[in-house]
Amino acid sequence: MNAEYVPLEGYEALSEAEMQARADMVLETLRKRRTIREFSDKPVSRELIETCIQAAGTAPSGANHQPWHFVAISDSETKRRIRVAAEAEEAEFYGGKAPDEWLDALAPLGTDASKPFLETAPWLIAVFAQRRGGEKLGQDKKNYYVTESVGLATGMLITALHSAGLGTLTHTPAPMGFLRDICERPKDEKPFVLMVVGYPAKHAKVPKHALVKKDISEISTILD
Ligand code: IYR
Repeated sequence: MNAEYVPLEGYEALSEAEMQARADMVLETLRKRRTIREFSDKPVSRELIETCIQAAGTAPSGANHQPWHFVAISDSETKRRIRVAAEAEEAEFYGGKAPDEWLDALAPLGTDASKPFLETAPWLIAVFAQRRGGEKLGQDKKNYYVTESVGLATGMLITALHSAGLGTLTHTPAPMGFLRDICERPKDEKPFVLMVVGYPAKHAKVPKHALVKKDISEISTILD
């Protein structure tokens, strides 16, 4: 075995009371997250976005290949192109492509093909999944557990953005191939999700339906 191990540094042992208090705080913070669909055009600094992307980049990944790429867009022309392309896909989706069961599931959200927030919000972050890569940039090895890894990184991105006080929308216009073209990413990268990021608009509304989360007893089984 040629794996080199070094001592763990920086692990902070806490008292049980402190651990519970911190877990309570994280829960309280995450419970306040709402998916936002009405954004203010108030600017958000590039530095804040970059810090949140760095937080996402700490996610665990298959063989530590970090199979993700984040394209952060504040440029108005690029946002406009993304809106035009996304609305074209959504028009097809809502105009007949989506099965009734799917449309019924979306009815309580009241979404439609119009996506003005893609231009209003100060930042869009397109997340790409890399089928090939490696632990260093420029490698061309097979990546493992790509979807799981990029899902974890995206969750951490949302957590960072929300913790920083920003609103987010996890947007998935389907199909998303246009994002690869507009963001000029290579063919073997798959658009994973488009995060819309900014401050909620002053009088932003959220669907009542989405406020209800399943209870711990419904989402977990404890075998102790
Ligand atoms: N992509 C479409 C439809 C949509 C699908 C799901 I699943 C949602 O949770 C929300 C919307 C849209 O953005 O309108």
